[in-house]
This record gives sequence, C-alpha cells and structure tokens, in this order.
Amino acid sequence: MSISQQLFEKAKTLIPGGVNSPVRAFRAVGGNPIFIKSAKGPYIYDEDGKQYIELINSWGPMILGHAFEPVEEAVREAIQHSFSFGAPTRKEVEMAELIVDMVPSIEKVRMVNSGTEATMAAIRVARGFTGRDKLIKFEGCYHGHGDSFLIAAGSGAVTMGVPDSPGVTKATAHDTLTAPYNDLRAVEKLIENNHNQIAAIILEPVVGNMGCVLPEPGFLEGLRDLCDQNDILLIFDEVMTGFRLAKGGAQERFRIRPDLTTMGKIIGGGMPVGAYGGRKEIMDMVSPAGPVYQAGTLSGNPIAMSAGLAMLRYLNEHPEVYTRLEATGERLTTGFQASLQKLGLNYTINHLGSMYTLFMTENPVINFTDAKSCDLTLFGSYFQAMLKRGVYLAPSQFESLFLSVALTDELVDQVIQANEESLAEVLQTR
Ligand code: KE4
Repeated sequence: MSISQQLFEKAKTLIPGGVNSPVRAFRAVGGNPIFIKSAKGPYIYDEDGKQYIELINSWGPMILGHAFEPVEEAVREAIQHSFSFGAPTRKEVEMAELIVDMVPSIEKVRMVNSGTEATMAAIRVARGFTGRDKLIKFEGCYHGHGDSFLIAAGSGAVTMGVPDSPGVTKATAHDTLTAPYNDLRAVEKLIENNHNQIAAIILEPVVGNMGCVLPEPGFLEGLRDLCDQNDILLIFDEVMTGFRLAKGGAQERFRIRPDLTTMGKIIGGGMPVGAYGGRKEIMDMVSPAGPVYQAGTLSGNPIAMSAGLAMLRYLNEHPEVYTRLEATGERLTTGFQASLQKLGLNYTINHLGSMYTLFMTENPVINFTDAKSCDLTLFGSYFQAMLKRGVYLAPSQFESLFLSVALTDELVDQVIQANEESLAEVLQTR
C-alpha cells in the first residue's frame, strides 16, 4: 500500500471523507487521492516521491508557480514579528490601496479569510443596501458553501451530486432564484416575476465551476443593463478570474463595471484570504461604517497579507506575466485540438487565457445542461491516465484548470503528448 493510501485510510477515520474539501477526495474520478508532500515551480510531489506537472495550482492561487521566491521571502520576514494581532496593521492599508489600484470598480474593500466569506458578505451588503431579499445566481456557478449559494451549485457540489444541499432551509432557498448561464431572457423573466424584490445578480464572469464556460457575446453587457434598469446590484464573483484573466480580472478584460466584486485565491498568494469590494456608497454600509455586520478574527492577518501583497505587487509590476499566460494557454489548447483531430475526436475545449477545460462531450458547452452531458466515466479514465503519466488535473469534469507562468513550452508539449496518449488509451478501453 502506498503512503498516500495509508494516510487516506487513517484520514477517513478522522475527517469526513478523509479530506478537508470534498472535491479533493477523487470521488468523481475513482481511486484514492494522492497526498501532496511538497511543490516547487510547475511540479508537485506526493508522499511516495512521485512528481507531477501541476495544472490545478491549488485551484488558482499559484499563478506564479509553487514556492515563488518573492512570496516565500515576504512570509519568512513576516513570521519573525508574531503571526496575528487582531488589530489594524500597515499591511492591510497597503493591500487595500493596491486592490483599489488594480481593480478600478473597487473604491473600498474589506478583507476576509475565504471566497465563501467574501460572497456571503457581498450578498448581505447588497440586501442591506437595496432593502431587497432575493438574489439571482446561475445554474452551475459556485460561489462557496454559503447557504444562499448551494442552489444548483457547481464545483464540488455537482461533483458530489448535491447541487441543492440538505441543510439549506426552504426559506433560504426561496430567496435564491436561478437561471441558465448565458440566458438573458430567463433573467428578464425572473426580474419581471419578482418586481422590486431582487437585491443582486451574482455570477462568475467566466465560469470555472462547471468546467470553463465563457460568457456569450452580449451576456455580461445585457446583465449590466438589466441591473441598471431595475436598481439591482451586479456582483462579479472573481474568486477564480480575479488577477488571473487580467491584472484587473475578467471585468478589465470584458470592460464591464460590476457594483461589487468578490475575490480570493490569488489575492492571498496561497494563504487563506478573501475580499469583497465595490462602490464606496455600497461598502460604507459595512460595519462599523454602516449597519451591515461582518467580522473576522483573522481578517487581514499579517502573514497572509504579506503573501498576498508580494503576489499582487509582482503581478502589478510584471505585465509580461499575462502575456506569458496567454501564450501558454494558446499553445496548450492548440496542441490539444491537434491531438483531438488526429484521433478523430470532436470533444469540446473551452479556453480563455490560462483557464481551460477539455469536456468529454461533442456538444458546445455554454451552460450547466451542456456541461452535464459529458461522459463522466470517460473523464475519470482520462484523469487516471493523465495522472499515470505524471500530469495532475482537477479530479472532476466540472472544474477549470489553471496554468501558471512556471509552465515552460517544453512542459506544455509534455502535457500535450500525455493528453494524446491518454485519450488514445481510454478510447481503446471504452
Ligand atoms: P473558498 O471558500 O473555497 O475560498 O472560495 C469559494 C469560491 C467562491 N467563488 C468561486 C468562483 C470559487 O471558484 C470558489 C472556490 N473554488 C473551488 C474550486 N472550484 C475551490 C476548491 C474546493 O472547493 O476545494
């Protein structure tokens, strides 16, 4: 039995499902999860010493590759001065200033400890600001595990088959309205049928949590217009896309100005950090400036701020990172498409910048229904075949992959080769 297997057997006696986040359990792809011991640059290493080329990058944060020296150095310096004060610090001011500079729609920002906290707080503020109760989310989008969002949720929720989780009350679910992604008409109908009751529309401006799904032309603009016409707040959940699809996130790339933005992942440089921010008049509703309560013992933690500041400063000062990520994403998806053609396959690849998903379906994938048409058994076999070849993918069809600048062209070509071999292998056994 491998060390990972031994650890997993013990973990299952102590931790629900043996993991601290469901999608890590490999339930959707079979087999046992590998336990990671360390990582450096484009590689991760498991407890049995096997090396993998890393295409998840901790679900987004490690955009500069693992153990990036400027971030590591910042943390080494910070830990000499104790880990936490529970009092305001200089670094929180510097972090807020940098975020406001990098994301123009954000005039004020509040730090929290996860993407889930950020989205929970953002919807509470939207309800407090508008005096309305309902929100619209999109099927297949995932905004963390807050009760209001576990309705038709993507990511681990759909991977585990609980997009509408037990434990969420009917009253809570009543206030969450859902529409298919990319379906403006459905949103218009919800607004008509819930006149003056909707506080906010929240969405992933580029979806990662049903696999990578892009907004159709006009979709984001249409949502902006509907929100303006009906005094509804537009919330961009940029926990995945923030600081990844551009320095200013998807909103910079698509030139849409949301009223509120939620952030996570990259913002912490690998440490537990989330944030929400937006227009000053909205954010001044947040306690102690205003009546909407939200708090956190470790919010703005000095070690986490040090890591996040080092990462965001590097991204802010090195625009060539985004040029490199575009080129890497282009090289990889072009190679994948060539392999699909060579094998006579017509599977769908959705890709934007350093996010991509190979869907095991020949349908276009523009919403959750399309994504759920994938052959999940085939995906599981493909995942295992890639893992065997030393390539570490997200263990679910309903996840985007995240490239880092540590991925050289040579490594991209290795991934392309592994992909072609893995597809050929699984198709033989199908
Ligand atoms: P966290 O609470 O996991 O930091 O963030 C929740 C969240 C909010 N919004 C978006 C768009 C997200 O993608 C996430 C979290 N993403 C998942 C990956 N699909 C985290 C991985 C996991 O659940 O273990």
